[in-house]
Amino acid sequence: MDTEADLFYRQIPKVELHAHLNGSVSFATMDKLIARKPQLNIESSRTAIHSGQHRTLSECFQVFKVIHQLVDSEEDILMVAKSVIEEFAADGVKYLELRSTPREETKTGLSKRRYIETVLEAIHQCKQEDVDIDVRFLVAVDRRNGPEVAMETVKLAEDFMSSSDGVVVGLDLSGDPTVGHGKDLLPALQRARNCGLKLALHMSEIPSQKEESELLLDLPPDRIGHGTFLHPGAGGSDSLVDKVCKLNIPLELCLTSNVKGQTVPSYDKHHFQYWYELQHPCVLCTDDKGVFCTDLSQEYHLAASTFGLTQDAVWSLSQQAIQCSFAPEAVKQKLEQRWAELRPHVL
Ligand code: 6MZ
Repeated sequence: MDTEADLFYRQIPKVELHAHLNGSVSFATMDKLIARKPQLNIESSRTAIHSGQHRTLSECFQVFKVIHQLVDSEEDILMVAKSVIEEFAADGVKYLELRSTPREETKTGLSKRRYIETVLEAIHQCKQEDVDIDVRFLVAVDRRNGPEVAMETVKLAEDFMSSSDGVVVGLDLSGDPTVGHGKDLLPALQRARNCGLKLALHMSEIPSQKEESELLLDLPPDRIGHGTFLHPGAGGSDSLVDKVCKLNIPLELCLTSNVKGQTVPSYDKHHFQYWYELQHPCVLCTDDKGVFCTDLSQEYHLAASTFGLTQDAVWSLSQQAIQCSFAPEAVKQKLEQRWAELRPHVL
């Protein structure tokens, strides 16, 4: 990639809406974690998928298991969350919605409540240290853990929504899409929606989720993660696309993640093109910048070079992402103002 163009993508302000905390850990932080836990004997090659490497989606989920072994205490979570936030800020991200699955670790005495408190503490510390980024948090439900845990997680998220000064804004549904069925999670998701949590749901990440996507769209979600197999060309349907379009539900699209995880055969076949041509709101995101060895500037650059987007079009993409965020109106207005101030003269 040529450096001058690269600079443009780095310099423009960006919004990141789909980033899993433990998937976003950089090499530098991973090295520190590995050094802290030599007894685990984990090599850094097991925690990331490097350029040119591909893994099946289920192999990607094995990588998260390794990372979870390395991040299992309050101290680890604080370090990981702070460095992830600082790295996004260094990449020009001005507004970040981070998501993570609260975990309980008996070995270190970590509870799910403490897990969330620690992430919020990291966000707070970054703010105190004037890191130039507004960070919000989505509590994640891992579909593998079933309906009871999902409901427990929603209740926890509800508590934090009212006590976190607006930092906890929503709920994510993620985890291995081959495990479990969304229909069992509907009561929990419905409850989250009714109490005012915004819903960012992974949907149609694999082909067999058509029926599940129909059900989830009836909630409806406020944003869709991936949506790789929603459209007819990928085995989805016109009725799914119609619903998404009528409800104007933004899509969070993660090019490198989908190509490396092999749910999309190559960058030029990415469903970004389909939705972008429909002029549907699409937000470029990283998903797991650590695991997939990318960052948001690189994702913008890849989208531009693959689909022939002008710098103007890229700018519009970054600006439109503001309205797709779960930030309160006043914050969106401030971000719009910032974008106006930071708009490069060349555009
Ligand atoms: C679905 C994913 C994912 O929550 O421990 N996660 N879920 N599809 C994906 N596509 C590649 N990437 C990450 O971060 C790691 C967790 O995020 C979800 C999985 O549940 C994974 O265990 P946290 O911070």
